Amino acid sequence: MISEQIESLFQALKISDRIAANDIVDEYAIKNNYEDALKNLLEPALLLFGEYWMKNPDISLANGYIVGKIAEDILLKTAKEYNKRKHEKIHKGIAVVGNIEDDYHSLGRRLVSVFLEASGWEVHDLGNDVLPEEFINCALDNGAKVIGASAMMFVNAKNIKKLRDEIDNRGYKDKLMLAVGGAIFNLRPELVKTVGGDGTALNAISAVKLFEELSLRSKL
Ligand code: B12
Repeated sequence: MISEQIESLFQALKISDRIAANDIVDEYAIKNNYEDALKNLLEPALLLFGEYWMKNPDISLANGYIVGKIAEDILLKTAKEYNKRKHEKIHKGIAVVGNIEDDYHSLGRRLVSVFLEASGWEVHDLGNDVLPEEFINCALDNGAKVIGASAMMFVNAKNIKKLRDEIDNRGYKDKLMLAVGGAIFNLRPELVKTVGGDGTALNAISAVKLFEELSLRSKL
């Protein structure tokens, strides 16, 4: 049953049918919830779309862009649902997040921001293509203990090492904690160590726990 729904969603993604894609996910979420829809429906359909893209590199970037927009629609619905469930908001800390230099896959990072905020974090979201000094200056200006750097692709993830080096060179090792994440870290966990991350999380929900742990470990 779920495999049929994944297939239908994948077909809707392939033809950039934003309405049909949202309908499929809404229907699933009414019976279950958006958090499960994200895990069980959207993520597998995105993986299928990614494989399809790899085999057909000539498909338009516009198609990829609409797929991004569809994913964004669903992520925002998930965040809204999550927000409703969390009633009490205790101030958890201050964080800076951004996609690392050259990376423009913003959805994952935005989702991490939304879930952190919903859990009581003050988040400074610097957007895409963020340089090491921008992350660090923002963290120091705002009293953040945790920086979250997101990267989707291996080639961009390597730029996080520059951020690691800049943190250490400026004397903030073990003070400004570095969370790293994005699809490539889920695929190749050993990359966390290679780029000098202090920790990673598979998704936005577990990112909240990671940020809390890193904040406690910070010697600032
Ligand atoms: C949508 C999409 C796009 C959209 C992005 C829109 C947007 N606003 O984000 C657009 C069209 C812009 C795009 C562009 C490109 N893309 Co693209 N894209 C995708 C696609 C289909 C989905 C990615 C996605 O959004 N996933 C959903 C999000 C929610 O997942 P996520 O990022 O992993 O985030 C979760 C976790 O990882 C974690 N997380 C994320 N960040 C962080 C940070 C921290 C600190 C923590 C703790 C956790 C965490 O939490 C998140 C939520 O649960 C993938 C295919 C796929 N299946 O991956 C290809 C894909 C990633 N893209 C690819 C490519 C090649 C490109 C381009 C180079 C295409 C081109 N020819 O120009 C450009 C590169 C742009 C750049 N420099 O970054 C390839 C990468 C191949 C590779 N070797 O790595 C893929 C795999 C497609 C493919 N098979 O060819 N893309």
